Amino acid sequence: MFGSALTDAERVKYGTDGTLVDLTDYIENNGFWIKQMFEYDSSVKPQLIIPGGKIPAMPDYSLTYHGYSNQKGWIRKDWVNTLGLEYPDTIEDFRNVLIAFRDGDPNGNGQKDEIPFSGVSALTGLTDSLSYLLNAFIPFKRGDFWVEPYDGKQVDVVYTHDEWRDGLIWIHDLYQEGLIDPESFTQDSTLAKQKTTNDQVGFRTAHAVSAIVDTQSPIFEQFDIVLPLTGPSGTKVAPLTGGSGLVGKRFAITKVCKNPLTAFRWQDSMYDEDVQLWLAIGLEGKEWRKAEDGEVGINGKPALYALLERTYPTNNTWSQSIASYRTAEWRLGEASVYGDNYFVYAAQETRLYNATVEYMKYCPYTLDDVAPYTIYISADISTEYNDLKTAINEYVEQNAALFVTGDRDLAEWDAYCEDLKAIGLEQYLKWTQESIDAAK
Ligand SMILES: [Ca+2]
Repeated sequence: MFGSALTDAERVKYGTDGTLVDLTDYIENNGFWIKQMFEYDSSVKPQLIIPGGKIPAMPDYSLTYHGYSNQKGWIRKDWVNTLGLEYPDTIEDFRNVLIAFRDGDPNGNGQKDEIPFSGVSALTGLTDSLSYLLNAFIPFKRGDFWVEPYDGKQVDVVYTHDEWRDGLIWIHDLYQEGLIDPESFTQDSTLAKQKTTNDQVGFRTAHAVSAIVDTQSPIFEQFDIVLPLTGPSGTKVAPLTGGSGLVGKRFAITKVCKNPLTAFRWQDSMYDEDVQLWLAIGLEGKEWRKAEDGEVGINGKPALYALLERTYPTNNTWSQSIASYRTAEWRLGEASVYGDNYFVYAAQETRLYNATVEYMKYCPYTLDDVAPYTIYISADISTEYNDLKTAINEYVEQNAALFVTGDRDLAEWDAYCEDLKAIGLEQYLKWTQESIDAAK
């Protein structure tokens, strides 16, 4: 199975009962490229081992520098210039910029049709509406919700803290002033992208510009990075959202496979760095070329390769659907793009790199300070645990949207916290902590 979307819970279940072959001995006796990966990043192998000691799946590895900080804000720089504004620093600046977008006709069509801020969902996905905004009140990694820093003793969630409530109060005020798209919690990414591409939206949050606006549109070049907002406590913090190259465990061999060693070697060969160019980008001379002398990579070192203009879709690549091995040096060995082309799509990786360098200046954490990204839950409680986690996260997401729109009054905050207790928040935290401790 390759390109599989098995969850950690499924890997534990099917790895434990033997449906998936234990790869420990294959890696030890027959692995070559995967051992180079383990040497490059010693955190990978421990994360592959499920409770009981087996390794049921091979990793997909990509040390994506811009993923270290992927809750980024993007603003229409032409609107800022047209209205004589500055990029927002504090939450109060942010509000004033959105008001100016609402009232100043920055798209110049004579109509008050601007949507100052828009997003997709409340707290789910890479273009969600609230993570970047709430981060000014209490920093957290989207999807995980663990309080940072994690002191190693007891994990805790951000969404029962007073700072979370205060953030929702602030966002509710923005909402009431007509600064936030009412469809921010219900629309899909396609509709949000259409509005953004249609010269209507002033501020979006996302890991990358290509996620919020059509890459072929002139509007693409108008979105510029804004740092994390300074919150009411006077601090500006970028949460750590990456730093682990392990993005998935996408290759597994089942017990009915007739030639498991051949299957293993096939996947192992995919971790050759030269193979990555073909695997992830495409054919030499078509999708990429070798770097020329003097070309500089995104990381400022001699470039390894340069991307060529291409029209999607291309059938020459697996893109990101297969278990790959992309180190930071490999990813940042892509030739950088500056000058007149700095804001075009081909320069996006360069821009994301530079934006992340700026964001990381405000990130006080390392992987040692945050709860583990991979938390294996033992097979006997995994179904119950995952049901609980899903119920809690859905409740938090729904209520965040309700509080912002005013459909639920924030005076009911205590009742909200009680509801979370009733759903089983304490049990969830207890099981999480026990699982982290058991893996130590
Ligand atoms: Ca207008």
